[in-house]
Amino acid sequence: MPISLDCRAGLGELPQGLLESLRRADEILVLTGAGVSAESGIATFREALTGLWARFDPARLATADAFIEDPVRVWSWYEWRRAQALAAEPNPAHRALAAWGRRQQRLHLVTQNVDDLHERAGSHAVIHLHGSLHAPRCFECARPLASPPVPAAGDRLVAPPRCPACGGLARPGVVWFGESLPEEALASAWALAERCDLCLVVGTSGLVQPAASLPAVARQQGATLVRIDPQPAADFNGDWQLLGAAGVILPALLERL
Ligand code: BV8
Ligand code: ZN
Repeated sequence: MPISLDCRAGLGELPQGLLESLRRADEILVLTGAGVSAESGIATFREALTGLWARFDPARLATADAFIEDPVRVWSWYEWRRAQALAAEPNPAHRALAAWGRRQQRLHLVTQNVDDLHERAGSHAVIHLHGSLHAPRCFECARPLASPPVPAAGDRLVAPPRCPACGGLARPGVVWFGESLPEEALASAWALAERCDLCLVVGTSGLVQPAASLPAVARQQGATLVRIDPQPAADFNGDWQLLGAAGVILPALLERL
């Protein structure tokens, strides 16, 4: 039965069992979602629709069909999100994970996020399960393309650039719903879930498959499962649920280690 700790007012006294698991961990898998970038001002996936985008459903916009139907609308949405990511700074959660990775060699960071804030905070070898805002490619021939020099900010509608080789439209380098995840990224993440002894899940609603299955794979083979999120997850069957912001909890946790 998971033990939930209310850490909204800070970390307070931590149970010895939790501290022991964190200190003793030999191989750590950290899975992050949009919540780890929330304190950098990047809207989480559920909130990523304000202004012009408010009337669209992200699950509908984040699809190849939506792009085919209206490439300008979909490309513009991602350019707006890319502008947000470029204007954002890594927050204490990103920095704590990068510092932890420097102290604990076998800490592996797997993210569902498409921003590059983990890398900008100093984390290395970050596994991106859902691609990146910073790696556009040709929708037709898949050739990697350069991002436009200045992303369209706000609600401006801009047309995607054309591929110099085949004239196809540029698409964002993210994994859309209905698209397969990058094979190597998923295989590496799965292998880590199968051998880690601690799995830390930070800032994800855990709704999207197959990424959302990784913590269960870790749990199945005996890893300690710790979740960090201001919202409790009713179906969480891990060991510890720390309720609070990642930018508050992670630096405080690292201090205790
Ligand atoms: C695939 C990139 C098939 C694009 C994204 C099995 C069952 C049911 C459905 C499926 C299934 N298998 C596949 C599916 C379909 C689908 C799916 O899972 N649908 C869901 C909605 C049911 N999956 C797919 O389509 C995947 N592809 O399986 O292909 C296939 C198989 C063979 C051959 C061909 C095809 C592809 C999924 C990838 C979609 N792309 N992102 C983009 O960004 O636009 S998903 C996107 O949403 C994110 O990347 C993320 O993964 C996901 C959820 O977002 P979160 O990161 O969790 O963010 P969210 O807002 O939801 O939650 C934020 C959390 O943070 C909250 O809990 C909040 O409380 C917390 N928080 C807030 N502030 C803080 C905080 N936490 C800490 N600190 C804070 N300060
Ligand atoms: Zn092309």
